[in-house]
Amino acid sequence: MRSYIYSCLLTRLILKKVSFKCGGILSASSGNISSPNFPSRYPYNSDCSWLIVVAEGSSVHLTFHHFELEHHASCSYDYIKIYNGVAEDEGNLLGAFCGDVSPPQFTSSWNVMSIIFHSDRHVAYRGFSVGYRKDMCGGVLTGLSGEISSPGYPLEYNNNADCTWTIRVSNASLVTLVFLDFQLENNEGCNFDFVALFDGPTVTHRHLGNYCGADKPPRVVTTSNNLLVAFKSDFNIGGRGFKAYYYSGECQQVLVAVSGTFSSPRFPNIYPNNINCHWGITQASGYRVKLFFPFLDLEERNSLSGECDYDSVTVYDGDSQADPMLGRWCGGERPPSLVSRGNKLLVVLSTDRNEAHRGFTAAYLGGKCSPAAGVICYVKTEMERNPWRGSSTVLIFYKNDSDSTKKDRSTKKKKIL
Ligand SMILES: [Ca+2]
Ligand SMILES: [Ca+2]
Ligand SMILES: [Ca+2]
Repeated sequence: MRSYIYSCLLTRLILKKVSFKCGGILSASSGNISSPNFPSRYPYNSDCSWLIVVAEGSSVHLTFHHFELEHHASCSYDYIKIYNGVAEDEGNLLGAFCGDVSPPQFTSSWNVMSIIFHSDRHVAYRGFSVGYRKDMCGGVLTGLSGEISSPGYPLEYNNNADCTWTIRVSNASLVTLVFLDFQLENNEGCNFDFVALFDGPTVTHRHLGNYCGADKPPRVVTTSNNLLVAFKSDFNIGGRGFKAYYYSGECQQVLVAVSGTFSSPRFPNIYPNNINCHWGITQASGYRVKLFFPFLDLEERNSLSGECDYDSVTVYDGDSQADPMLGRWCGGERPPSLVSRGNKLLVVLSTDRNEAHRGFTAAYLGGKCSPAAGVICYVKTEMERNPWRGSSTVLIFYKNDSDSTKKDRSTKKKKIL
């Protein structure tokens, strides 16, 4: 064991010696980063790490000017990795890149971004050059979910604002945009201050509408993996502005089958930081939903508050977060199986800016209480029994009425057997 540790230390020392010195912390509002020796070939055995920190409340926007690294199918030889935050936290990883396909434009969802560069012992190319700038608004958003808001929100937005957000999710996925708050200067035609939505990456794509005043734009679902949101204000009169959430399909699902399973994004790999994902289960009227969590591994509870303040899974007894909460879990907790009162359940995964774990898996079944079909419903004792279609498993539903608990116990055995 000891000799193993020594040899590891020795290896690290040797690696350190031959490693090329590079990287650093950048805090100017714009700048450039390039691989060592650029535009000449980068050295072998390089490990560089750049941390970009701009003013709080703004974000970091990256644009690559040159990109030429050794190619490998899974980028195991030479690569750069881009992080939405610090590089030590894999939950922040936006992507790993190699070869000669330049990474797309990236915008962080907050004021910190990191880039790491690695080269191995063989084969080197010219490397990369990337420009960064601080963005007060707008950018290219590639997270599974995120928030956009007018500059300074909820304080009044500035005059002459001109912001453009391109929301880009993975190829097979669509973008859903939901406005939570909306208050702009109002005028007929919405050509003073407005939010314009386009069903694609540019303004030449289908225009979904211009919105102003206090009328929230409707919930939007794109027909492809891109959505463009533009916000403009004119020379006077402002408002509180707006706040909206977007979700990619991996992070927002509506489940209508009678049974199914789902899991946190990227499971069994770690989930991304800084996401807010929704799974809505909807059954036909009269049906109820039973939900199980076979696996749950999230960041632990806050030891000071004792609450799931960092990452959590929350289940709501309905289709919105305004409905009663059935529970909130984190860490390695095992939620009990849950039953809806109505025909809907909502599961929300919320993660903070650091420390990601593996996430969760969930399974659900819908069931109907139907006396005509021979399924007995004990409405008075708040208990139901339901043999499931296509399955010999018998699931029993209980309502959470505390005053009927005693009665349930006394009747449970008798009625079920
Ligand atoms: Ca190489
Ligand atoms: Ca205005
Ligand atoms: Ca976390």
